Amino acid sequence: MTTRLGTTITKKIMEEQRQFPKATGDFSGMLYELVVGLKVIAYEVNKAGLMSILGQAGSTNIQGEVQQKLDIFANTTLIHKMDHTGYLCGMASEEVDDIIEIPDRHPQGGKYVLLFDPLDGSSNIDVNVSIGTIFAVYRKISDHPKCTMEDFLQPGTQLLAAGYAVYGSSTMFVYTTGLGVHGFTLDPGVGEFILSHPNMKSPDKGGIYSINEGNSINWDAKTHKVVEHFKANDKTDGRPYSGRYIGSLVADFHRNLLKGGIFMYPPDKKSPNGKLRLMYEAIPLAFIAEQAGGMAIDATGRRILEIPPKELHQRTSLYIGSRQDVETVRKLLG
Ligand code: AHM
Ligand code: MG
Repeated sequence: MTTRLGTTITKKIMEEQRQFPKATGDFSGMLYELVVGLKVIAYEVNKAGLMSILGQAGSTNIQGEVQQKLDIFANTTLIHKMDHTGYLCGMASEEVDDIIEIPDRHPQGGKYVLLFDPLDGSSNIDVNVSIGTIFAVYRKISDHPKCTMEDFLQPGTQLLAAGYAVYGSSTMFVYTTGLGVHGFTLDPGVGEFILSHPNMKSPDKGGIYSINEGNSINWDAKTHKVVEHFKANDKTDGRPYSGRYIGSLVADFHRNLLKGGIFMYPPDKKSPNGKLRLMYEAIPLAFIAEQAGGMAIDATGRRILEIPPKELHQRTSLYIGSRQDVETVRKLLG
């Protein structure tokens, strides 16, 4: 009997590498390792409900191991998966205040830096609702043998790759190296990501708006105007739009990428600079959105990829999704 597995992630990464004749394979090697880390996280996320029967985080499980909270588990999994590969000169994570250096006992001189939000959608972790991992990769630019902050604080226009995993009814992996966006679904039987969504394209205009309307008391007049626009009745323009908000950026973004629509996290009185993080949430998803034909801007109308980063954990407002919808918001925000 023959089995048709389809295109594996390994094959796709290899195909993309061949487009760069001078490639050493380091970049591909780094992506392979990262994908393995994401599979480990997916496995653990899928067991999470069962774990809560066996014991809560912080308690001791039946093997006598102290259980970690899932976001901490995801963070340490990625760090330990990636720190000995020799491909990276450093990492940055939402869970860690400073740059994560490669320990001296591991190979040094890696050419790349990796930034990630190890488990995005923290409010959904305990309730079995989709969460995900977001990552961004830059080339090291400093001369220093170890990485420096300069290597991390690069604008999104310098990205080499970005992607995410979404742990939903299936686990999906979506990434781009600037050659289009490709989506893979994890086949749990063989433990491999299979190409299920080649060359993903964002619908040019959508029918969904995603925003936390519970924050509306803290919005300014422009944000109210934007949301009222999407809720207004105009059959010729496909309005009113449907409201959809999971509360996991990665899952909300993924749904809107497939179906068309806009995700918004505006600045408000509680978070005057927005809530989401520029370096490992907004920038990687903006790169994917643009690669899929969509757009991403902040509340001043700036392209997310052109914002000069000032600090690792910088926050930003974010309007991301279908091109026409983001363009409409840009005009409404004036
Ligand atoms: P997290 O990285 O701690 O999970 O926070 C980011 C999350 C996003 O996934 C999501 O879009 C947003 O916070 C939801 O925020 P809110 O609960 O304010 O609507
Ligand atoms: Mg997050």
